This record gives sequence, structure tokens and C-alpha cells, in this order.
Amino acid sequence: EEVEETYIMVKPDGVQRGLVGEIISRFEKKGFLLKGLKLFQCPKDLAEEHYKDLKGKSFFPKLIDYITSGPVVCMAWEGVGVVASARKLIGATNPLQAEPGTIRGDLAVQTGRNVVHGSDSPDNGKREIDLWFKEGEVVQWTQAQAPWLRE
Ligand code: DAT
Ligand code: MG
Repeated sequence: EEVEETYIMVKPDGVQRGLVGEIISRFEKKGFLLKGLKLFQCPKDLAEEHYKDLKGKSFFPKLIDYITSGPVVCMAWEGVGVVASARKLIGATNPLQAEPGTIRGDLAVQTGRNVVHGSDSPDNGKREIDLWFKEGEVVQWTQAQAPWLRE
């Protein structure tokens, strides 16, 4: 069990639908550590860099339009096993296949409007936090509740 970092983002539909608090709350309640948080209008070049592995897919242009269509909420979260755990909390890419109890399973219906992003590996967690946050925007701190979360 390693301490990891992951990049979580409320996509423009989540912001427009007023789901920011609900989504942040799920990671907070789980017990992860919030290290970075901002509302941000994503430029096209950043969206393309973030999703560079999907360049060439038929849905890529629509994906870039969607991600840049309004403000997103960028977050950096730290915790033991946070990368895989956050992916479980988020649920399957297609919200209709996402389990009830997951963010997408509870709050979304379509792959192209699936309200939230989460990094798929610790390496990508680091890469994406570096991509979306500037120096000084990620804060190192200790939660008062830390001893009540881990023995
Ligand atoms: P995830 O966001 O679950 O990590 P992914 O990395 O495979 O999924 O794809 C990134 C986003 O691209 C995904 O959240 C929604 C969009 N997407 C993926 N597959 C798609 C498809 N078949 N049709 C439309 N959009 C798709
Ligand atoms: Mg992905």
C-alpha cells in the first residue's frame, strides 16, 4: 500500500449541473487528502495534451469541445491506493454500466457527459497534476484527522 496522488476533475457538465460539492464530498468522506483545488477554464491545447492517448479516436474532437465548453474543477488528491480507489468511486466510463453508489452510476447517463475524470495510474496521476496545476498550487499539509484514518 503506497501513498499516491491522483488528478480528479469535475467536467463542465458536473459544474453546470451543480454537482461540484457532491463530488468533492465523496472523496473527502472517503478520507483522502485534498492537495489542490481550482475552478478553471481549460484551453484547447491543454485538453488535447491531457487526452493525447485518445487522439485519433472518432470521438476525440467532441471530447475536446466538451472539456473546453465551460469551467472545470481541478483537484489533486493524495492517499494510500488513491488512484484505483478513486476510479472505483467514479465508476465505469459509460454511466449506464457504472454501479449504483459510484459517482457516474448515481449522477450520469451518457459516456459523453460522465461528469468526472480520474487518473488511471500513479504515473498518470503525477503527469496530470503537473499538467493542470502550476508550481505553488499544490499544497503539502497534514490532516488533523490523519491518526483516525490510518493506524
Ligand atoms: P475514463 O474517463 O473512464 O478514464 P477513457 O480514459 O477511456 O475513460 O476516456 C476518456 C473520456 O473520453 C471518457 O471519460 C469519455 C470519452 N470517451 C471514451 N470512450 C468513448 C466513446 N466510445 N465514445 C464517446 N466518448 C468516449
Ligand atoms: Mg481515462
